Amino acid sequence: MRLSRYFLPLLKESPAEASIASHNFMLRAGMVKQNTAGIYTWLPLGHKVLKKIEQIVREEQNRAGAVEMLMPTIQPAELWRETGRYDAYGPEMLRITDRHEREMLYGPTNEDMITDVFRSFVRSYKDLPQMLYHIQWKFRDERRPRFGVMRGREFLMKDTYSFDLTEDTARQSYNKMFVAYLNTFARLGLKAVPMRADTGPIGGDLSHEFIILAETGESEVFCHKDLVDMAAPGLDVDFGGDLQALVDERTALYASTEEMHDADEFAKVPADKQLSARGIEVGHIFYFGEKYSAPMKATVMDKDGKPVTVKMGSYGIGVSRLVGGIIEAFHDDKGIIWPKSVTPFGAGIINLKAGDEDVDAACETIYSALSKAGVDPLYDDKADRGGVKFSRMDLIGLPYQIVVGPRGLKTGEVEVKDRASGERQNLTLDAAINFVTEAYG
Ligand code: 5CA
Repeated sequence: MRLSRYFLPLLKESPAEASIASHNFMLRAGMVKQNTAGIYTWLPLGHKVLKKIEQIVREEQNRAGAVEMLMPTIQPAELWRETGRYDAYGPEMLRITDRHEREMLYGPTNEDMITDVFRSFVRSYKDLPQMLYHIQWKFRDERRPRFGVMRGREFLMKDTYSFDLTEDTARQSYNKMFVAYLNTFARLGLKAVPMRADTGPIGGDLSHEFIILAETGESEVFCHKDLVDMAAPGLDVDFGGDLQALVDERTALYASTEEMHDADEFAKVPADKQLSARGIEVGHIFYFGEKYSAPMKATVMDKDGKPVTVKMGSYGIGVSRLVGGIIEAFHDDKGIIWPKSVTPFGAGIINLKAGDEDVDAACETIYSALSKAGVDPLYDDKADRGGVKFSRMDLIGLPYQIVVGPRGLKTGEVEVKDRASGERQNLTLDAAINFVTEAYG
């Protein structure tokens, strides 16, 4: 992409409403625009990152055996009346009336609707287990939408729902999502710690929140330090096998959100391993058995022809929240520092003298080579001064910058800067192209 043809509306000043780094940088880097409280337009740069995160989440869901579908954003109130949640949910639910005076709502989550889909089609134990997911916008009329996309009112969530015949196999479905989440967050460059959590309006008796540590996080958390650096299970995990040991390895160590915190248990963690910190909840998984399937009569016939109420769990990831969460984890005072897996463009090319024949030609060579190699470069071909270009590129945070100027070109060289470390090296055009291409290899 050539910057001169892109839509990248940068802000010069820090907006007053942004109290944390991610919100500030997302507005300044032209990633989002607020339309009204907690509701955002995803501008091209932000949209690209959102879609990259969504794709990684999708790939890891598929790997774990979940099957993608898509449910609507607008739901009929009847379904929520069946489970008693229409009244229980309170003012967070956006309620809508259609032209026929039918009560509708903009879905804050989908347990009730997926249970209806399930009971419409599945009749036999032979069709279990099932694990279905979608990636869809949700609406929650949060009392205090804040921190930009981190606590929005409209937000993008991946939500998976599992259906099992027994509690035992339901536990295995829970474990699959537990492990898939560890791998998903690791691919996003994040260290997410699973912590015992309260179940809130979703309900149930077993639940973990996946938390990334950040000073600006909304949740207070307590955990054993070793959990923070524990490596993810890895993409070669056998999701058909028993995952209990992988889960136990983590749940054996103390980790809890404030709501479930037990100070006496935490005191048993060796003092030098006790970590009390703040964190951002990027995922939340629940096992709630028959909470929805019993009132909605979602049953299957077992092998003796007797009806059995299915056991369910639900598993959410805050896809749009992750954009902010990743920036909280990766930035400096100049701007964002994207992990390679979600960066909106693979590298930036800075033309220090647009209009100069040699500089333009060198930039074009690099631009076309990196494009062909699938690196997806952003070429700053605009006529601005060097200083403006450097700070713009630092702000939007692409992992590599290739700086092309007349002085370097005299000896056939360009400068490659690593955004994270700040390290610079002078390389020939070919070497620069190879270096960046291989970094994504
Ligand atoms: N139905 C269940 C799981 S599918 C559910 O709704 N769980 S949740 O309420 O915990 O939400 C799942 C994830 O969505 C959270 O972990 C969080 O990352 C994200 N999320 C929740 N509320 C918001 C919000 N207001 N803004 C942005 N992300 C949110």
